[in-house]
This record gives sequence, C-alpha cells and structure tokens, in this order.
Amino acid sequence: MSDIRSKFLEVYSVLKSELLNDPAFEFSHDSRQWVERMLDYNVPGGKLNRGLSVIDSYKLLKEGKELTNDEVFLACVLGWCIEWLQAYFLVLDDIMDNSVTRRDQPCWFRQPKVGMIAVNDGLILRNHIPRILKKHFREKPYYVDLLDLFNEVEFQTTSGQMIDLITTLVGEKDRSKYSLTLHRRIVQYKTAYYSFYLPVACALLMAGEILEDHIIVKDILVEMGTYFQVQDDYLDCFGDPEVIGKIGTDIEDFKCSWLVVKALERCNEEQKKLLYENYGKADQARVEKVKELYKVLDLQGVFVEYEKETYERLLNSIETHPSKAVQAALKSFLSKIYKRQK
Ligand code: DMA
Ligand code: MG
Ligand code: MG
Ligand code: MG
Repeated sequence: MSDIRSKFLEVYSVLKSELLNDPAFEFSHDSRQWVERMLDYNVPGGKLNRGLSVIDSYKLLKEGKELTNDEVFLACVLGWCIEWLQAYFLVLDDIMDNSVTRRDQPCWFRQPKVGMIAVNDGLILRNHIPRILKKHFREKPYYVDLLDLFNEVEFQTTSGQMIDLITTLVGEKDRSKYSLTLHRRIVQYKTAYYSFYLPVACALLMAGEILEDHIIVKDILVEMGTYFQVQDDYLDCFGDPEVIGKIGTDIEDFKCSWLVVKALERCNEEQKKLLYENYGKADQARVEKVKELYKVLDLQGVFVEYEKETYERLLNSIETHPSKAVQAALKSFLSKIYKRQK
C-alpha cells in the first residue's frame, strides 16, 4: 500500500475513535457498537479517490515543498470529511434507487436488522462532518469558509438528487423529454460539485486561497465531474459488477441516464417503440431488451468516442490555466478517472 494511503487509513481510525467518544452524547455499549459497525461498513470501503485527492491537490499546490506532519494530518481529515459526505449520500441513494449491492457488499439498508434505520444512519454520517471540522479546524482562519463550502456543496448535491429522482416522473409521462441538457443539469449537481470541486476547494482553502479567485478551476472540475458521471451511467449498464462492486439499476429505475439520452438521439421509430415499452420496468427480460438495443445502436462505440473527445477537451482547458501547480493538480485528478473501469 502506498505511504499516503496507509497514512490516510490511520487517520480514519483516529476520527472514528473521536466520534465514538464524543462527549456530547452518552454512548451505551450498544449504541457505540452500532455506530462503529455502521461507519466501518459505509465509510472506508470505496476507492477513496475523493479523499486522497485533497492530499494530492494540496501537495501539488505547495509545489513540492515538504509538508509538515500537521499539514498531512489536516489534509487527511478533510479528505475523510468528503468520504463521510459520500457515505451519507450513498446510504440514502441506495434506498432511493432500490439498489442491491455497493462496494462489493449488500447495500447497508439491505443488512438484516438495518432496513430503514439506514435513513437515520445517513443523517448520523452527515452530522459527523461538522463535528470533525469543529474539532480540527475551529481555530483556523478559513474555518467559516470550510463550513460554508460543505454546506453549499451539500445543498447542490441534494438538489441534484432531487432532480435525478423527479425527472423519472417526467420521463414516465414523456420519454422524449430526456435530453442531454437535462442530463447535464442533473449530473452537475448530483455528482460534480461534491466529487470534483469539493476536494480541490478544500485543498485551496488549506493553502490560504480565496475560492472566489478560482472560478476557472471550478468550471474545469465541474466538467470533469460531468464526464465522471457519464462514465458511471455507462458502467451501470456495460461495467462488470464484479469490478465496479455494484449492480446497475438505471434501466429499471427509469433514470435519465446518458445512455438512454444517446439511445433516443440515435434510434428509429421502431426502436423508439421498443425502448418505450421496455425502459423503466423491474423485469429482467425487459432490461435485457433495452441492453440489446443499446448494443445495436453501438452506444459502446459512441461512449469511446465521447471519452476520447472529452479527455482532449479537458486537457486543453487545463493547459490554458496560468498556474503550473494548478495544472498539475487538475491533470492528476483527470488521470485518475480517464478510462476507468470502476
Ligand atoms: C450518484 O448517482 C449520486 C450521488 C449523490 C450518490 P447514482 O445513483 O448514479 O450513483 P450510483 O450509481 O453509485 O448509485
Ligand atoms: Mg444510485
Ligand atoms: Mg441515484
Ligand atoms: Mg449510477
């Protein structure tokens, strides 16, 4: 394991132990055990890309200057706050999307004895974040900005989740409403801000920067996040569940996925009819018919082309940025997701 990853995981144990001994709540043996199990199940088991990106970006912004132990620790803490935020969104997202597996295990709400307690567990995860921030950043000059950043990004993400969910109501009435413009709006809000802008914004605040001075960086990261969610939509259908650790549900759930938008763009009247009849039904045979159609329409080829173009476009806009350090941070983030299989 890389040095930084093992350091990062050590910090998880520190934060967990602080939260399990939070003096603001008198834990009983059972409640402490519940929270510990819930955290271990939902927080550290992902790719950790978002969390690790805070440390990576901060290092690059410091242009090779050796970081102090304290700086590394604080960057790890912020990284974990993003992983906590992600865990909170995912626990609730899996309930709303009626998903089966996540990170190679059953979704938390599918665990025996958990069920809808998972809703409150999601809220607990969410409430941990300001507690972690208060403990470690209260004295920092950028504390208020940090709190504001997390609040703003959470608002954007929950709003994105809302439009992701209510758009399916529109789609059930009229599938032709699903467009690239609508898709873009959903994924910017539900994914791009918290997954891409937030890690770099955390690093910028730690480096003493003012976020308003970095609008271009934000725009590039939101573009990158959009690309990331197109990949997620693609992998939902064409990814290997063994590799991505989750079973896709977008077709059953009637989602305004990038794939269905592209299919609608490309299909003839007959194929459109087939799509209308089979999309959005929790029936394996119908799901297979939709997947067949996606293959006939060569959506795999369309995606490969999209991926190539997007990568080049992103690289170009990164290279127009005046700061080499910022360029390096953005390129490092992009390289982590380009052609990802999981
Ligand atoms: C994910 O959208 C967005 C959030 C905020 C969790 P999604 O439902 O496509 O994600 P996944 O495919 O991981 O369930
Ligand atoms: Mg989901
Ligand atoms: Mg979802
Ligand atoms: Mg998805």
